[in-house]
Amino acid sequence: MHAQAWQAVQQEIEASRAIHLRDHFAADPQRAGRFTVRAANWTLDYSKNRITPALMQRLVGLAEAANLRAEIDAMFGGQPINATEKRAVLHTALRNLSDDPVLVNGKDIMPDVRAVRARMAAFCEEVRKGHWRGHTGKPIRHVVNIGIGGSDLGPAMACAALKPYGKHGLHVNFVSNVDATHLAETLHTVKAEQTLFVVVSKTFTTQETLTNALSARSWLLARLGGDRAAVARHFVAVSTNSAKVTEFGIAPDNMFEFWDWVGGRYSLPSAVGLSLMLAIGPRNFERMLKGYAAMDRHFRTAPFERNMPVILGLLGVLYHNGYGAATHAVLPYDQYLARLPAYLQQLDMESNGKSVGRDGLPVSGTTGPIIWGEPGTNGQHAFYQLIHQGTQLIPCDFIGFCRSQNPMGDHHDKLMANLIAQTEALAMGKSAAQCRAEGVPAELVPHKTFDGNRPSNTLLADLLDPQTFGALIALYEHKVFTQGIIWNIFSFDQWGVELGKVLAGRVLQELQSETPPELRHDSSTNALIRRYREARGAKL
Ligand code: G6Q
Repeated sequence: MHAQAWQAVQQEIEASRAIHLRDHFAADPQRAGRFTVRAANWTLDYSKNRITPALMQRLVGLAEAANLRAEIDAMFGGQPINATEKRAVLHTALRNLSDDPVLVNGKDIMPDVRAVRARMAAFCEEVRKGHWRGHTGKPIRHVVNIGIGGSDLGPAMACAALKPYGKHGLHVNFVSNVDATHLAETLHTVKAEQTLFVVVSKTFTTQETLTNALSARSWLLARLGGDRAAVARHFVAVSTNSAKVTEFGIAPDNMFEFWDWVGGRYSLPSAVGLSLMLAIGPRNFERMLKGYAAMDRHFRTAPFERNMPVILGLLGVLYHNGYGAATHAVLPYDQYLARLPAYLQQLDMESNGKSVGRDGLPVSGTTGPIIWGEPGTNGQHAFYQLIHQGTQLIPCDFIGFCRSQNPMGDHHDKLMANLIAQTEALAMGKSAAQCRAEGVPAELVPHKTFDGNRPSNTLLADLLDPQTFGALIALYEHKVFTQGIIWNIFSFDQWGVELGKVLAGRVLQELQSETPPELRHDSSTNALIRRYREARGAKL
């Protein structure tokens, strides 16, 4: 982090540390309005944070000192900002619905982006209308998306989020885990003749995805009389690696391309979203892209003090680095967003879980909070205790909608009353004096007191529709970007996942070896391998 700018932030933190959120609100009747911004159908009320106008100004100064504006331009402009992989970072081009070109090494990538999207749309319409037939001539009723990490979480989360827009009678499933249970349980629910497998892998070398895809292919062929021609009607691929896709047996006509400048965890608006497009249709997919684009425009053009992703990023830095908050909770008050915390976990933790700076030196402070959460109100009956009265500071994002996709009685009023009340309880708390005035017995007063002063953001939109959803995802993408720049780390690589993959390959050989393997690991690893082999009746 920029040392001087951060020092200025710290001074303001110290100047306001003793002020309780109760006092902030009492002192300034305009506080909510002062700390509210609107963008792309979303309203962010960030007034229930431990901030003052002066502190916000210092935080904006931190973003400026980190050259955030120039870095944003570099990303949108196709500079190779993913330096360790020597790649541009252009997920924003995927939702560029304007006629503006986007250049990578002097070449406009937009014609390719549009061409793939048009192919996706044509294919999805064929399937959705029942014109695309399975090997035995029946229409497709089940889609099984096979992918993992960035090739799974985005479309899986989005399909759940936009379920009300899904096509009736077309069931979309997601298989990611190499644990055969995932595939087996899914295959129990589908009919081979009417199932389309969408194999999604940027590299097409990922162990889990290829293992699942091979098993799915065997399963299909066993049920369709072993005719290999069936693969062409039941398997499509999404990848950057056409050679590997062909090697697997999927024809180039059945492959939807994306490019190395699309990071896995940022790839939902690319062909990786094919299963989502199958579910919600091309028009709704495009509405989602519009939402993404609206937030992109806002991020690119709004001054930092009114820039929603920048504000969220700066507040995160304030708590993580200024108050030592190790975690950040995301609490969507919408059952359709149940998978959002898991998705954001990858987006944020894989992007900013780095301890080496862009200069190759260890970073000076900490980076990357632990992201977690569950839909409200469920979490209230489980872990909120720790957020309200625990010893750790846990900043929270509350996400809610003014209208429900499923209006029923007064459910939605109750849901939203809970969201709003939680933010109030966290901020205001309940003093010992209040407890005593209510007649709480003296010995229980400390237990029933709430310190309050616990920060939260509230994100509110009208309805969880494709456009609002797209804007929400872009909001978090750009928040993560902002923080990566401030921490001076590379947010678009993920070398930390490599070592485990390499070691798993070696251990797999040792687990499967016909002859007793010569084990050269630490004593724990050796013992675990022997125990497994023994249990499986292998030679020791
Ligand atoms: C995402 C990561 C990672 C990746 C998976 C799947 O940013 O790189 O989660 O998406 O490992 O990789 P493939 O798409 O290459 O199978």
